[in-house]
Amino acid sequence: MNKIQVCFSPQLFPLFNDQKSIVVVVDVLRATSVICVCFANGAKSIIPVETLEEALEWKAKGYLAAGERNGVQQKGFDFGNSPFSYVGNNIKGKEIVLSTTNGTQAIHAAKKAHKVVIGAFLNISALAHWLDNQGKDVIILCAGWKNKFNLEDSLFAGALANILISAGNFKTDCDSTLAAVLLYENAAKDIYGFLEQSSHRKRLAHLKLEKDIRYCLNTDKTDVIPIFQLDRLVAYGGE
Ligand code: 3SL
Repeated sequence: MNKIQVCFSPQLFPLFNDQKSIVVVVDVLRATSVICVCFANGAKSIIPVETLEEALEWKAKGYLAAGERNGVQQKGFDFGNSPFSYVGNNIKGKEIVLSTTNGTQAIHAAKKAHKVVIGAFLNISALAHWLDNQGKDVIILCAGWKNKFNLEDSLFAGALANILISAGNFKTDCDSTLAAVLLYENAAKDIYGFLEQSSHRKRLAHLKLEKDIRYCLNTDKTDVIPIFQLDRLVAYGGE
């Protein structure tokens, strides 16, 4: 029986990391959803970086660059952080450098873990199936908002934990996992509605990005499992 834990903030991650668990990084709104969309649209790799300056250095070397802070695309970048930026744009075979407020920071917080993969509602079933076959403990790392708890990543954590525990190969002794599952069970019928009062839904709504929120809450739009290797994410290919 493998163990599953939920970490609600990147700042808490050192308390969870054991160098042998698989870490699932989640930033439902919107970074990890966008990463799934990029791979679903044929991107070759995504290089997550912590600072906008670093991202622009990669851009100067010829990479496509996406830069977002506080929900807004930053000056000098090809893309912001909307899933719709990548649909209809030809990113097939392209390498994209990405820097976002929380998602890419969380990936960096986790990068020395045994294995780091990307989760979102968009790939949840494929990811759950893959995790179920790995025979490893799992930590779900919620990107949150500037190291604070957020609702949408916690709901995803509860949804994924729920699938894995129900399938029978995982158990938990972690109160944050129990809390995330209870939260998800309360929200499952209408996640969009449940998030109505949440800070990031309000923040994105203020930026007229309701469409992005709705898109990112879709389940199972892709089977891709982005996995971190060396300094970049690539689409999992049959390990
Ligand atoms: O925090 C992040 O990494 C972003 O996903 C935030 S936003 O949805 O682009 O505002």
